[in-house]
Amino acid sequence: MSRNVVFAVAQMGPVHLADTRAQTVARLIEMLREAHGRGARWVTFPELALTTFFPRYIYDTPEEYDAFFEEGLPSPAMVPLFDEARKLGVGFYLGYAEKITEDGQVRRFNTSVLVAPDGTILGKYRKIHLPGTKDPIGDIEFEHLEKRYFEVGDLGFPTYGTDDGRFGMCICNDRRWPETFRVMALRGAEVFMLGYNTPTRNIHYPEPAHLREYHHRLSLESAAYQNAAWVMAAAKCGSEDGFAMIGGSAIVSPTGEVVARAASEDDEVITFSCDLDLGAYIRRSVFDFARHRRIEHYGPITSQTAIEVTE
Ligand code: ING
Repeated sequence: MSRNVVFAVAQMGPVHLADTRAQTVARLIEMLREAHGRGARWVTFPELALTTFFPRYIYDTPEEYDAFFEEGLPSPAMVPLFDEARKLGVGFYLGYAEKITEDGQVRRFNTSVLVAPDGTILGKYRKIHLPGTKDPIGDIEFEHLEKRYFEVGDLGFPTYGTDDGRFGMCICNDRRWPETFRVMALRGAEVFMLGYNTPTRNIHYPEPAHLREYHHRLSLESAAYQNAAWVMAAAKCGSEDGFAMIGGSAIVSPTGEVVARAASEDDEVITFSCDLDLGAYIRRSVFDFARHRRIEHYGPITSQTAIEVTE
């Protein structure tokens, strides 16, 4: 049996500090329309899709960095995108910087939202694996200060039932941690949606430039195969005010194969007609979790954070 659904990944080129929310949302709407024109029912947009990747800069006060955050869902800037998506009947994943006041306390997260084709907000995900540092490391070019501006996500790794199947979300660095996808697969996810902003140079350890793209692709392909799920990965990329980020947006099959890939570092829509039953044979055989997993031996995965050598 096949359950074919057309998915789109909407890669964004650079968003510069001087770009307005309205200009950026207009780009998202244009790609939404192109995806719809190609028959897509779902579109995955990047991480922090409404602004430049501001954690590369050093800010000391909320007055300085709150300009990058959205309040309310949809926030005022998001409304035109939500309206157009509902009008066209297209669901989407959108990454954004979330500011919310809960119990009188202001909280800030690197967040993604999943919206159904009828405009229903199915749920949010708040980034759990925050890379980089809280304080500047003094790199001559840029920083990676997500731990400075965002709290660790507090929503876990939920999955969402939709008319087309069960989806899970994560964000950027989450894709490098296999636990991310295994938890969502154990909760029935058939499709993983994620956005990313990945600098071409790693400021934390020197490595050849080609490894940025390789590790990105390796993370997606292994996640897809080892969890028998489709992966939708949307980059925001290119040179944002001179700071380069990798492209490589892709749609990956449950077999681990890249079936569609962006060719540019600009706004680019890729689509594929995904058979959501394709992963079923893998989940009934090599990755039949019920038959093959041995959780009695996996204790350290949740009882330890760091490496511990006891013998
Ligand atoms: N970006 C990068 C990513 O995980 C990074 C951060 C780069 C971590 C290189 C480790 C090595 O793709 C975000 N936004 O997480």
